[in-house]
Amino acid sequence: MAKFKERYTGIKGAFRMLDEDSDGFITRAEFAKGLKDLHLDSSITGETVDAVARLIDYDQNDCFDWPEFTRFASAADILDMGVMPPAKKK
Ligand SMILES: [Ca+2]
Ligand SMILES: [Ca+2]
Repeated sequence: MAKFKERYTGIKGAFRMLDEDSDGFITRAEFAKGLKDLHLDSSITGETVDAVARLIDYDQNDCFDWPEFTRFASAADILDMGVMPPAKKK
């Protein structure tokens, strides 16, 4: 359980970091900016960001909510995500 909690805390931390205005949703713009802040933008193209965003954004509404984000963060293999439903909202 400790390991799960550690991982969960890490995911929550990442979500908070990316959700700049703390409204509980990570918009595409916030996501792109977060990647830029991590200096990942030079190694991945805008196209890749879009592809990843589409994978995370299960309902395609251009922002990621917490269930969508945990689904992404807890996927063992990113290729599994196409068939993996997002976590239920509490
Ligand atoms: Ca936000
Ligand atoms: Ca969404």
